Amino acid sequence: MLTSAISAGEVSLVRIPVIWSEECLRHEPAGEVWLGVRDEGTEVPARAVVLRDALAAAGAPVLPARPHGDEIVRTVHDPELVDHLAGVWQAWAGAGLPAEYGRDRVVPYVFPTPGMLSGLPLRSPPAVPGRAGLFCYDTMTLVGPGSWAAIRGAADAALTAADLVGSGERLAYALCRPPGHHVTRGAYGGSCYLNNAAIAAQALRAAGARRVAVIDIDAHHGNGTQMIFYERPDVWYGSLHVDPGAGWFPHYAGYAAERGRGDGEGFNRNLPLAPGTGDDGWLAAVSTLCDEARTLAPDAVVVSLGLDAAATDPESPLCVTETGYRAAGRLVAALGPAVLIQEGGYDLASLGGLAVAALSGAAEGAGLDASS
Ligand code: SP5
Ligand code: ZN
Repeated sequence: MLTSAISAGEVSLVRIPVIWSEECLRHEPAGEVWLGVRDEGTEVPARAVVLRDALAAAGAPVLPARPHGDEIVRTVHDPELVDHLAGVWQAWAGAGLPAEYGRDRVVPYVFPTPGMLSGLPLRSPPAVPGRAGLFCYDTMTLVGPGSWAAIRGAADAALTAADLVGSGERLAYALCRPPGHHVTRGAYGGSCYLNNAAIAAQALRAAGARRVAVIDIDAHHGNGTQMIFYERPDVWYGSLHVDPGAGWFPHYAGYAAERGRGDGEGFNRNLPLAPGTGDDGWLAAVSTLCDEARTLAPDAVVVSLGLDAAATDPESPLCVTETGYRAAGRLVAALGPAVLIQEGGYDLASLGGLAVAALSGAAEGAGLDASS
């Protein structure tokens, strides 16, 4: 029997639909301001091209994202955040910031922290440089002229993949760019703008799944997804990630003590890992999350598939190999019908191989037969 596994003398086939939005290439953050200095940045358009081409070469059908209405997006997120993202570039350019001051991307410079406000009401300041800090919590997540088209295209890719799984497809992969798991209900950051995984989970709920499990294997904690579902028992969130307490983004969330709140108490699980963790420790954590998710008997699964836990990745200190990603794909896809959402992963030289490994493993875990 031919399977999607690579075996000697056989062509590897990844028979999982890859949902692609051409718009994703229009987001050109042109760097990130890290510790006060603008660096080149690693969340670049070429990531998406590398992923698409590697999966297509492995035999995956590439299907266009279909445009969707805003309903699910505006359920997951504050409509104010969505409106802000849709219009902030125009407002920034209209204020003359690129032309007169050379500020070619939207970057906030004042943040209304609880300490600053000291109890004052939170306003929406009329000046766009001030307003930028109301919706964005870091300086690394730049907005340019094509960003909104890409952001919305990524959400459409997630929604299209959720449609497929909601109507009986065993697996679908949304090649989302920009990524999404750092976005909360009302604030963006971490190179993310709308939470594609949360949007997929909400769409699966709307399509009739009673319980959804989100498993986040990106190297970083998906603080946005966690907080969107923090008080909900219908969407369980589990993540393994480099320990934020060891000095890693997002610093303020991702600790083991965060277990959910109110009705969502017990429906959130974090497994922080020490920097340097390799396949064995990482897969043990994936396996623990899958065991816990299985006890909920989820009707559908969303996988936040970050490839940045790889040893080759410049953004994380985890040391996972292609073999590890293939095994993780097997474990998560065995849980049930699953929407795979692309998150991080920044080493252009290894990204394609990692994606093919993860999706090949997922096809195996789902029992998909690549022959015929
Ligand atoms: C989706 C996702 O993976 N977001 C990652 C956000 C974390 N970015 C942290 C960037 C820190 C600065 N990067 C400097 C790299 C030096 N090697
Ligand atoms: Zn990441």
